[in-house]
Amino acid sequence: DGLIMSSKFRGCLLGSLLGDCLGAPFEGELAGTYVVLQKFFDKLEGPHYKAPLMQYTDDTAMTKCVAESLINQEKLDVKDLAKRFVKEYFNQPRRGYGANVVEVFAKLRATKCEDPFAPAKEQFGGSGSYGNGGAMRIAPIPLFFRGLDTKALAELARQSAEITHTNVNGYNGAILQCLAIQQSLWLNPKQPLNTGIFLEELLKKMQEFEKEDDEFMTEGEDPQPFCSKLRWVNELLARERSGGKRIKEKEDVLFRLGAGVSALTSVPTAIFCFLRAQQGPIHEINTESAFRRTLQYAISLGGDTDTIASMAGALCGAFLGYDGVSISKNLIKHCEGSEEMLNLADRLYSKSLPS
Ligand code: 8NA
Ligand code: MG
Ligand code: MG
Ligand code: MG
Repeated sequence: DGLIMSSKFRGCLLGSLLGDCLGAPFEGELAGTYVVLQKFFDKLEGPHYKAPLMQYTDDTAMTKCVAESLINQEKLDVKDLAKRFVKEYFNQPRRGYGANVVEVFAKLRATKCEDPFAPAKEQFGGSGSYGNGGAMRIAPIPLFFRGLDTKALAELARQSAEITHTNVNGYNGAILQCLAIQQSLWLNPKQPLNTGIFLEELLKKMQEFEKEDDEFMTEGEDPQPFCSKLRWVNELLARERSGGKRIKEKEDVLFRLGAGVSALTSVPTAIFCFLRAQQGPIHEINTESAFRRTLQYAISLGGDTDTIASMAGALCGAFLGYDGVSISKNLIKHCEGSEEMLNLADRLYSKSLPS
């Protein structure tokens, strides 16, 4: 059991890294053709291809900060985490950070992180960021705290997100990705994943965090936007299972779920990509590996490709584990920092509470 869990730590963090590195060159593009991506992945997987390293971006830079903070503090210490974000950003600012989150880093630095939550609250005229930055870096939290109950784990996810993302959709996106990873960790990778049950359980949990809170709600606004998205994820997967219209699948996913930089248009999309790739082969994605299929599909949606592929990869790796993911060693070798990420996964596992 310990062997499987340590393998799942590795799979999750490596999945997150690979999605980021491989998705980054396509960030901001329109939904791509499968053909271009098939060639891109084939080339990287091939034995003799000497490409430059694929660089990781802000997603991985911040995920590493979360892992290192947990390893050193052996708990969630938001002040320590904020300091690590700031140090990392000012050491390597050119990692493709979101346009507004960098203001938070500057204010945190100027105030020496005295109140680690204060600068983020001032963002966007006080409404806070609803970007996916809180969700994209969450993976080490559900790994380290895998044995906590839903409520306690979600509270930690929210705190870690609120250093930069205080909008309800910003931190709820982090909570959703966190709970989805925890669920994936506890599943047996040797049994086929029942995507309907997976979503039903996730939806039940999310409903607790999207309880009607109509204080700030304008008329006609959806009080449970993530739950509504999860219902669409389920509907789109059910359509596919029943042999529904394949040609339009990607268009439907983009229309119903989106592929943007907000948490609401990217976290449910990542969950969809993970589950869709488990459900079976995908039109024009030619690979034996469910892991590669997950990333290739996520990237083909365009938009925030690195972040959606990173989140989908984390979920897939948490489910299958490093030993099960059948990621080609060549693909891993082409991604910056893969050795370091595996090392972080092992240290995080050894410091984490037994469950
Ligand atoms: P963020 O907090 O700066 O948010 C990202 C963007 O979301 C902002 O720049 C705004 O455009 C928008 N936004 C968020 N909250 C609000 C609001 N309340 N009102 C209006 N607009 C809002 O940074 P983040 O850490 O959330 O961003 C993470 C993303 O940025 C990741 O995708 C990461 O890879 C990076 N990134 C993405 C792209 C892209 O084109 N997809 C490009 C460069 C960097
Ligand atoms: Mg990025
Ligand atoms: Mg250390
Ligand atoms: Mg991105």
